[in-house]
Amino acid sequence: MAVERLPEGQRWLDEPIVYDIGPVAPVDLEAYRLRLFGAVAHPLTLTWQEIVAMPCVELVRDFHCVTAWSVRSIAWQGVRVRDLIDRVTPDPEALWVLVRGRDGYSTNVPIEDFARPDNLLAYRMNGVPLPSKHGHPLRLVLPGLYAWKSAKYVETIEFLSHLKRGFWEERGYHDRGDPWREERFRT
Ligand SMILES: Nc1nc2c(c(=O)[nH]1)N[C@H]1C(S)=C(S)[C@@H](COP(=O)(O)O)O[C@H]1N2
Ligand SMILES: [Mo]
Repeated sequence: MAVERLPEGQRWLDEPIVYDIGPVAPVDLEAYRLRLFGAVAHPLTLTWQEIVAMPCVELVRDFHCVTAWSVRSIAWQGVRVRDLIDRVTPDPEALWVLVRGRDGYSTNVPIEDFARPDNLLAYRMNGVPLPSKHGHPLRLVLPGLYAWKSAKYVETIEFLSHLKRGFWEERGYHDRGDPWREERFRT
């Protein structure tokens, strides 16, 4: 039996639609920092040079937006989220992460979904440096969750013992957002 590739309620598009909550300032890579902090043993601040010096992996995955479109086989390259989690060592009480972008966007993810082996912080997409509109210089790619969890323009990752909701979650979107369970909105 073939495994269904398209989650319930989705249709295929050829290209991802760009969604932004507002204007995004350009970024100077010399000044760029990625900060991981909160409920962790070892808070971490990384420069751009330090990020690209980490092991780089490629992942080809479908991308599912909650507004009912999906795109097949996007090739992402970047740093494994797991490698960063290993470096900070979350406290046992850390149950959530809140990821923020420089556009003011944020999204919350349960830590067990954030720690899935497939997750990347990507800086290349389909063979080219991550285009500005897709989150330059660094975006989250969580292929197991709806695309609103894949925050673009990422600057901070906060580990939390309690739930702090992100932009869409404050407006009623699901705290996990698994497309295979159609977790679109909180019920
Ligand atoms: N920083 C930031 N990340 C974001 C968004 C946003 O507005 N700002 N939109 C989200 C939504 S709703 C979707 S569907 C995807 C779309 O990714 P794309 O703009 O690269 O196609 O980005 C997600 N990440
Ligand atoms: Mo979306």
